[in-house]
Amino acid sequence: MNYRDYLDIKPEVAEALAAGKPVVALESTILSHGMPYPQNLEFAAKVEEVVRSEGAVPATMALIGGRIKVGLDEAALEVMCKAENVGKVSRRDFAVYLAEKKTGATTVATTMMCANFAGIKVFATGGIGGVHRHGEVTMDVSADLQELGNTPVCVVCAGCKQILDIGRTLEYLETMGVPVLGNRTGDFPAFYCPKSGYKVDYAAKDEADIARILKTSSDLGLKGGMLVGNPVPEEYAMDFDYMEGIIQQALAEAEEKGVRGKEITPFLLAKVVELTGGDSLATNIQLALNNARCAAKIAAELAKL
Ligand code: PSU
Ligand code: MN
Repeated sequence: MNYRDYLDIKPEVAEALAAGKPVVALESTILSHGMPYPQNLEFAAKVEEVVRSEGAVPATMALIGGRIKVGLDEAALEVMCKAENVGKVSRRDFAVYLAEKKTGATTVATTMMCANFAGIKVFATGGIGGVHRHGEVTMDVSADLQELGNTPVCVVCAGCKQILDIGRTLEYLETMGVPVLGNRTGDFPAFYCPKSGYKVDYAAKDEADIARILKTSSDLGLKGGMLVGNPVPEEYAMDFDYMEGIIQQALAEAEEKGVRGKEITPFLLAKVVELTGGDSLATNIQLALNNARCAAKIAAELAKL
């Protein structure tokens, strides 16, 4: 047996892949552990609609009943959004969840794994995990970064949140040999804000430019992935210094409660939503939709090459 024996590819996705049509992978941790219910359910439908409107087929990933689900139907999306007994699956959890038939939401790392198993090259998310603040002491570095170094999938994100040490996150990506491109920008975005104060390696002109770079990387057989920073549209952006204050409060509360390990990212995400009175959720939804649009365009350009 091999990984194919665990794959359940939704017929619509399988047909698109067989025909060489554009497909975009989507993650489920953003649904189960990144947004509250029922806003996440509304978002789940909307993000698939955005991908379709660009002529691509969406494939949301999850681990359900011992199967790797590539593309979810409405009922499965509802399960992921209600998030009752739905774990957060990073690479180290992957085989455990499959063997034990546990229901798991895929992170950036495991969505990349699923995409790669299915032959999907482009994936849209909100923000990636990274090196946490004081990561040089705690060694809390998201498995997302290792995966980007090892798995050939292009991840479109709005950068990473200021909950992380953005500078060290970029250093780590460089060490892992991951190209960090900006979609029409030289700035690496900071999720809620279009600029983080750090630069990308290369400011790509447009989605066609990104698709050419992706194709070249694939032609060369380079084993790693690629990261595209796609800034939040200006009209939905939040103030960097305001967000810094919110994040300091969230971090202080996490410290006080002793939240660590895989719980810290979901804890901080929920805290930020609470402390901004829901404003950050609206921004989060808009930037993720914007990333889905960008990823669908890259997939469409890639399909032409
Ligand atoms: N950052 C966000 N939203 C998210 C996540 C991160 O702004 O939903 C999720 C993603 O699924 C990401 C994961 O892959 O958290 C990273 O978790 P950790 O830091 O435990 O690796
Ligand atoms: Mn971690």
